Amino acid sequence: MSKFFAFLLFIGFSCASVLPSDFAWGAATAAFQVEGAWNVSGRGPCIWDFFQDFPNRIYNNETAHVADDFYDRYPSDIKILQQLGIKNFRLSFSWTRLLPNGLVSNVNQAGVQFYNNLIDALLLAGIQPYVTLYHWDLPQAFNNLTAQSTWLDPDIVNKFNAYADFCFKTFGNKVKYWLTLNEIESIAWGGYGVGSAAPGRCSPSFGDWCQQVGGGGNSSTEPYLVAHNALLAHAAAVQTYRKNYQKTQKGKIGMTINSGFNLPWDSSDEDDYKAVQYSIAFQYGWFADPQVFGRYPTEMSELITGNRLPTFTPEQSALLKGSYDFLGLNYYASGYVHWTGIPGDNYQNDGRYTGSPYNKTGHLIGPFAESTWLNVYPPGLRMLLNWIKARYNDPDIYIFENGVSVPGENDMPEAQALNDTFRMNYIYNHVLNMVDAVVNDKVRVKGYFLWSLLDNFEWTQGFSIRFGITYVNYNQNLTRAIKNSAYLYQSLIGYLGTHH
Ligand code: LGS
Repeated sequence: MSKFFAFLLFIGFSCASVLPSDFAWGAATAAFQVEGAWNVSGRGPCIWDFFQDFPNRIYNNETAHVADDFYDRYPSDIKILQQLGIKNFRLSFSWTRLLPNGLVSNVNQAGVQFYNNLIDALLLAGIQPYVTLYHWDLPQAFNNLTAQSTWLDPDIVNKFNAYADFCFKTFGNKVKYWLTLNEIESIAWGGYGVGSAAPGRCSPSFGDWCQQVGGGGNSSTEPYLVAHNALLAHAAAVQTYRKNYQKTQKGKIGMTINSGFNLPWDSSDEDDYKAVQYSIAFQYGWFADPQVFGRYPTEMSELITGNRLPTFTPEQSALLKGSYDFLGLNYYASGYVHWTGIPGDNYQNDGRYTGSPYNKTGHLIGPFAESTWLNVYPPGLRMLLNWIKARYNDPDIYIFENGVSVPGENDMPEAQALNDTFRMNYIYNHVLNMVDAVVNDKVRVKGYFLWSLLDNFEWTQGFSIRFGITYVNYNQNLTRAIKNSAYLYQSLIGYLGTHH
């Protein structure tokens, strides 16, 4: 080959950017899991403050009263982001730090000040804030009315919309990326199906505690009602943003949806391929189909018996349709699914499939993380991105969470935990699969956020499960130490994010 061609190749490789030039590399957090400062400066109680106080709801009866004390330590945590070259940061607003009883008639100025300070510090450091309006910390004031006044109450749509409007008005000149809701499935099924999350409602057969903690529940119907109201709340907030703010503030808005990808349990059984399709429609499709098509997935309306799956009125459907500037994805794990064909009576079995980390021949899909539900399967990310591209006509996609808990990490001495090769492998292989999806499959992925910047309060697992690329020492004044996975991420950003 002539030198000339070699030169051209060199230019081609060194100048072509692998990822879009505006690609966002980030790290994610959520208010309740990191902030602490639960009862200072006027913050009102949320449903997780209440829920975590019930005995044996949380590992070791731990609480997030202090958590990572991000409330006071955000300036040094921002320095970690800067040091690692992470230029995008996903945080959530605590609804009750801004509006202690949840209503806009009662604004907590100290809360407004806190988020203004945080956002200003991020911007000054050259870091773009991505703000989730709701990451599971509903005002306890609503729950105090009746347990049905939470996401089960159709009026939650107006309350959330007013809160969202307040946030756009107050912070929208600085915040350019909004996420309405984090993982509606987790809210609906965790909070109202199995009852493992606040407000802790479920049918008696799912656990006695629900009658005590959540004041009852019905796992067959409530998750679908809750998801329905949450979708309508999302649509209302997006409409408010578009009508009153987007033109002047020039930001973008969407939500983020958790989903794995699945493989057939028996690869020679056609029904198990059907189970694959249905299982993803039941997870990602439950929330993306309404945004894109204005209705629930046909897979769901086909299988869910009775009239348990609500329907949208023509007005609601019109409002939902197109209510996104991007689709968000939280991806962690995948599994095998097997078609049972047996009609179910709740979200767990309505899809008529069962899931397992093992296939028919006993093959494990991928290593277990510390979290029991998390089997590492990086190709699933690429497959899911392609599924989303195909089903939703090539949307812009952000991966808003991807991360892992390392087996045994919480029992290791700090020095050993910092050498988190398991997490390094996880990140490296997921990023490569994402890059393949972008470069080879032309999926429009616009950003990738690691869960999480910090070890933090992992809901029912308390502090026993660590997802951070930064170690937080809970026995020693919450000191931070950067893990090797963070340095790997730094070099991946440097290498893949370089544009000429
Ligand atoms: O910390 C949460 C991370 C960790 O794992 C974050 O707040 C959430 O947005 C997100 O849900 N996260 C997460 N997700 C996987 C949840 C799977 C739960 C499966 C439970 C089966 C019993």
